[in-house]
Amino acid sequence: MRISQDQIAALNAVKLEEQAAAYTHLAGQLEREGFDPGQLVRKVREFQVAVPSWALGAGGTRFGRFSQPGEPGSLEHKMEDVGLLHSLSGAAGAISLHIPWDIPQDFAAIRQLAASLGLVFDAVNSNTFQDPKGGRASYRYGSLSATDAAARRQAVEHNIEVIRIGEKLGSKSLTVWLADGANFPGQTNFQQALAHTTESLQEVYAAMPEAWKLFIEYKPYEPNFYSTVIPDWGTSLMLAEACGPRAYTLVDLGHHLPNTNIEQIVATLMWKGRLGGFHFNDSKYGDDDLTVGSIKPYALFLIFSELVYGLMNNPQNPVPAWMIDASHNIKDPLEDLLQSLEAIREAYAKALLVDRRALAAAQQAHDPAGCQELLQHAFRTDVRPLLRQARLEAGAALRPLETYRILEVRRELTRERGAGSVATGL
Ligand code: PSV
Ligand code: MN
Repeated sequence: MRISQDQIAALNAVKLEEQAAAYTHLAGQLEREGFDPGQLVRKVREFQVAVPSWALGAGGTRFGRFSQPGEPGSLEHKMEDVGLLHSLSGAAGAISLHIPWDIPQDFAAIRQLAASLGLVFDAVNSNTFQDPKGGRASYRYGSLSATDAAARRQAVEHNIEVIRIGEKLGSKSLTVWLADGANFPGQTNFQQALAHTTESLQEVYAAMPEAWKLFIEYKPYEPNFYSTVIPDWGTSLMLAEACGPRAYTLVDLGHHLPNTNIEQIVATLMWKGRLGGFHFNDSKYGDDDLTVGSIKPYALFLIFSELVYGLMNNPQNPVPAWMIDASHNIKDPLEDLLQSLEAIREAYAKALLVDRRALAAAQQAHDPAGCQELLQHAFRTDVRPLLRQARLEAGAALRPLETYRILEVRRELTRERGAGSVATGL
């Protein structure tokens, strides 16, 4: 299924007057505050987020899985889904593949399909947390960090194979997340595991083409519950530095212990020029993978405030690769992803509204109340008319979720694919 520009334009037409009034009002306010509304709209419009191929079906939990009707049963279907998200939101111009869940068969055809949907291939993701079919070694006790040299070799070779697949797609980066770790004290030798991981990652890094980046993701627990080999940003940064200048830390919002100050981590990494990738989601307790902005929107804003500061002040840091890393159990994944895309752009737009000069002055004057006022003024600004304007100018839907429902997209997908179609991968 594809949604045509005409279908979107027809539904937008009904709301144009309302949008013009709301945007004019907001633009006037922003101009009085010294901003250029047209420039803000452009920045929001340019902010593109990759959708991972594993987020388009129901993820389930270890207790069960409740499929959605019309789930994408092939890579082509998944790309079609991201194409729908992009048509509606204008914000999802990239897809991120997990190997081996989504190995393309015909690369030329897949690239052509992506181009026809306006999509590019973002980072490719390796998977050494599941044993490969017919593999020589097992990852049961670790992959890149394993004591078993055969498991390490297999994991390194898998990562290199993922790079080769990514090259054929036009990807420019590899994301490595390790499930390696221990469930019990004394089970592993921490130092040996780190030494093995360093060597393995160096080998993977050396196999990357010149223009590629390596993103190293960290996570404090799960699936191992006592320790993980790369538990935090410090370890990830250390490994990145051991690999070389094109290795970076990847921050996944769900990969922190409760109440961790993620915005400070972002600031530190950008200052060091090592924040390479970002996985958006939200959580109440752990790696809950909930809709972005559904639980802690102010925390998301504070994180974006540091991201925007870094984008403005840290030329040593490349623009991070933005991706949603969520899992869907109850909601329609496409509806959930539309909500996440909206929440990301909303937090970004609000962060653009922080009066940086006034904030620096208030910081200098040791005026914490003033600092809070400045941040919260930006956070409390309703930027939705600005987001809608960005979509309108991009030919996307003024109201993506409403449009999705009016067009009965899920019903149409179910009709095309069948109610029993189940997503591959997670
Ligand atoms: C692990 O929890 C993770 O965040 C990694 O990014 C994986 O690639 C993804 O989720 C899917 O398992
Ligand atoms: Mn992740």
